[in-house]
Amino acid sequence: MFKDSKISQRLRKLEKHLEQENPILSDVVQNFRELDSISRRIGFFHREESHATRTPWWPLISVLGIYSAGKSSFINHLLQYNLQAVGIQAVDDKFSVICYTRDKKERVLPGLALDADPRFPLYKISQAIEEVAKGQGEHIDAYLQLKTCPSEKLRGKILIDSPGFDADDQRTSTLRITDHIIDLSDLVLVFFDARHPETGSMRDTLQHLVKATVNRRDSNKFLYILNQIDVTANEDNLEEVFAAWQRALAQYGLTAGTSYAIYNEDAAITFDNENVRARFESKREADSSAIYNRIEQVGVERAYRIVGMLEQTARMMKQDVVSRLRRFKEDWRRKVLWLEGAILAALLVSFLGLTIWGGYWEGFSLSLPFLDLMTRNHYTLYVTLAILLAIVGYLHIRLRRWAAKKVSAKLLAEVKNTDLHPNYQRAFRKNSRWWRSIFWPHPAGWGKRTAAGLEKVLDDSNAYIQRLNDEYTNPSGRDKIEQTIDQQEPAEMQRSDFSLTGSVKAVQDQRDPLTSKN
Ligand SMILES: Nc1nc2c(ncn2[C@@H]2O[C@H](COP(=O)(O)OP(=O)(O)OP(=O)(O)O)[C@@H](O)[C@H]2O)c(=O)[nH]1
Ligand SMILES: [Mg+2]
Repeated sequence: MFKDSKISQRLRKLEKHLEQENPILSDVVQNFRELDSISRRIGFFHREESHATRTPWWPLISVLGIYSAGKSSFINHLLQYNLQAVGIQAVDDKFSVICYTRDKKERVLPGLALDADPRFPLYKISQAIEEVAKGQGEHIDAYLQLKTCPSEKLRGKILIDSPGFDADDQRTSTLRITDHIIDLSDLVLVFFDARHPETGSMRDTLQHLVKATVNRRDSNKFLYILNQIDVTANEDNLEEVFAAWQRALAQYGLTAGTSYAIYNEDAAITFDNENVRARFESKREADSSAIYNRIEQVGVERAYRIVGMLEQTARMMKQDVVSRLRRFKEDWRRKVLWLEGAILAALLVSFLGLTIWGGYWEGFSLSLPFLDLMTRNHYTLYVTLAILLAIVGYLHIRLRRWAAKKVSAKLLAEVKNTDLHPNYQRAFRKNSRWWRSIFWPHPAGWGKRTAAGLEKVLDDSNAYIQRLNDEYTNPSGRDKIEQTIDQQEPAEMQRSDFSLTGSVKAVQDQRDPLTSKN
């Protein structure tokens, strides 16, 4: 019987899980399968590759920031579960990826579990580490662990707790993982510590986590949090400390946006003055609930993000992959024809030259002694033709191969900045196999059916956006949200190139008081 590939087993698992969590996303898996099969047909993917594994499926919230800022305490409080060790000294030296489990108790699994499973973020992170720090890829367990936790607050999300950002001996691998996590996350909480809001210990955090992030297109997903503000209660100088922190952020380019000041009530100092306590509490409550709102919102953002990824992938296949293959095929054909034309012309000219020089022409008739020999009977004629054909065929194949090599190198140079160059190489190789005609204008495996398949995925992704809009913009705050979207983007909703971010933002602006905050 036909053996099910590993990847299809994985996708089936993913689909099953998503069925319970968000049926729309479970349908999206089917579209990713269609894209995979198109990619395989044109030789862009091998059997075990899938676009779905290039997409982080879970809403991912990461908590980064300087050491001992209270990251782990925040997570414990959020989960209402005593999961992460906390302490005055730097406690965490690994990234913990925290997932929900139905089991009654938590479990810690080695980093390898994450590296090898495409259902988790950080799938194949060891390769990324290996690229920046030779030999470290195998020590993945030293950097990562997977924790499962039965807290209901965690259902349908993944959290990442990180080791403190203490840049002195920050290893390249840790920075690489941090960057990777930032890329994957739907929400990034960057923690600072009110005990030293602007000292040197912060410089590297600012450098890496603020400066590098303010100009990103998804800079909206970063929340900058000044934690432990309770320590300013005794001197009652929160405003000063907050202002100093804001100035430090501004120095690195963060001038407006989402920054908060909170403290952890479980770990806070005791407030001597009742008035001060009330003020601090109300600040904490306002800012914490704003942060919690964003955390709740993350599942919605993720759903839009994944449909966005689907659309983007289909467009990439159509606009980048297929058209690039077509362009380079054309280039290859031109090269082969030019070369063969030039060789043929050179042969003709030398043949003419030699025969004229040898005196074999009488007027316009040529009499070559060996020609008579070859055409003496059928047998010699056929043998001669067969030999000639074999030589021409062999030369043609060698030439095509040589030209394909040149063109392929050019193609690879063009895509060297993407991680898809092995895929392009594979696809071009499929196109330049010896039996494929150089005159066929389309990439191998590409035809009406594949083109229609891609269009279908694009249509489906638009339909998903509408289904997501129906689901997320109706049930809560129905009138207000619908009204705003109607007012802001009446035509946009119908357009085929419907702007995803626009719609998410419209929803978010309504549901989330933060985006209006400065
Ligand atoms: N006063 C006060 N102390 C806090 C607060 N949050 C955390 N702490 C304390 O700060 C210390 C560090 O907290 P952690 O949660 O371990 O900090 P972390 O950022 O996870 O630290 P590393 O993982 O080591 O980088 C602990 O002793 C906590 O009890 C807070 O809001 N106020
Ligand atoms: Mg910690």
